[in-house]
Amino acid sequence: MSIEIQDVADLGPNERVAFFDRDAGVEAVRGDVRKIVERVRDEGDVAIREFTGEFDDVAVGNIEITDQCERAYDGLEGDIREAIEDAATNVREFHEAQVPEDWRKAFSEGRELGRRFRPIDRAGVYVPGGSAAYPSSAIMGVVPAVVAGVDHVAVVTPPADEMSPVTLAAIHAAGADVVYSVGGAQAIAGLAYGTETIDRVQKIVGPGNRWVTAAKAEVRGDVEIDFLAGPSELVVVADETADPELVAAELVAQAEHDPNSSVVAVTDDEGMARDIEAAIDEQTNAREREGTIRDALDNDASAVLLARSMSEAILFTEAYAPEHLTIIAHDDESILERIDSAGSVFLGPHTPVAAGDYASGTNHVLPTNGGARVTGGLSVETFLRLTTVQRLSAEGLAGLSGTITTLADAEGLEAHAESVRLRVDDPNGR
Ligand code: HSO
Ligand code: ZN
Repeated sequence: MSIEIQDVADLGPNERVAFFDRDAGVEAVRGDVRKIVERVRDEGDVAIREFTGEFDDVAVGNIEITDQCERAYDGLEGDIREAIEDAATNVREFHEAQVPEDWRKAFSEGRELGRRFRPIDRAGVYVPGGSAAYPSSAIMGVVPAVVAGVDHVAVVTPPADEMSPVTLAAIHAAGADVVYSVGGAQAIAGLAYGTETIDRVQKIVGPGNRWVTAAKAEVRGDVEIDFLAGPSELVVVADETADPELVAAELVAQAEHDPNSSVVAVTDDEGMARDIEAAIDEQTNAREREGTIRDALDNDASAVLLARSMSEAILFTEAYAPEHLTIIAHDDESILERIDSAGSVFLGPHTPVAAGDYASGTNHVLPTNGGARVTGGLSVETFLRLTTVQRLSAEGLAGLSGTITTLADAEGLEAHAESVRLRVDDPNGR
């Protein structure tokens, strides 16, 4: 038995915790990760090399591999080069459309206020390697930083005796300035504190395994991070009009990422639930990564759920706050209206999550473990600072002076009040 049909109404407290309070093993490694982070902070490259030898099981050569990425790109076959360029172009276009314009506006006579947007100077992007070497994640992490105008975009990616040439090439194509072959918690610590070889950055983004995710949680505070991005998650909301084969294909696809991935289908139609379950089983048998898929389906946060109504399905989904949400139902737009917490939404039967994973243009670095309750995925804004600007005229300040001086006096900050009175009471109209 790999995935079971459960009634939403029957979920007990423990089951609800498993669905709504997902953790994907990050907390369990926090203690070990803290030690790694501290040693890299205190010892720099020596610690990086030691941990790389220990965890990645490779002979440690050069940490910086920027040139190697360029050579990998030059050596790419035509097909894969075209796919990388096509995906990068679509991701670039969507992110260029996000670049906000600076603005100023008079809110009342003589009171002009505005915002300006400037990129941070130095960003670090984690690009997963190993069994999950994702060229697509290189594009998703690097392109928004480049589009935002970040001056120095550094990438870290785990070393291997044979690193994925496609991943290295994608890092180059996406526009990274410098690339280091270091992975895991040691890579995050290197970016956060700097070493002899690795330049310290101001913000670290990107998905990773639980060591990487725990390390991001650990360094948060000393450096900015995007959010915690763990194994893939998907909720599919389906009504009786959905094709169960498509629903199953979506679940099976995201389940193949990681044994800790979680996938849910929720429907108000009992026959649909049964058909989805059967299709999942059949499709899983035919997949190369059957073992990983079955583990993910066995997860406590994975299920085919039967709701008493679409409203109940919607409430469940909102509480789950999935990384990805697919809606295949005749009134998909009105269902979407009722859901606020989801990282990225896929509407209709022709919109597989894989489209967003690779090529439609949206970002696939998204908050997991309920992070969608408070934040969205990677975007141009992730790499921007927001500054406010204001200019008051003499009249504008005169209109505010009573409010300012009254509040300043109430706070006992006389010099604040004086800085206003000096201007307003000035007979020379300064
Ligand atoms: N679904 C993953 C991203 C990915 N899929 C990369 C395929 N390659 C997390 O959004
Ligand atoms: Zn995926």
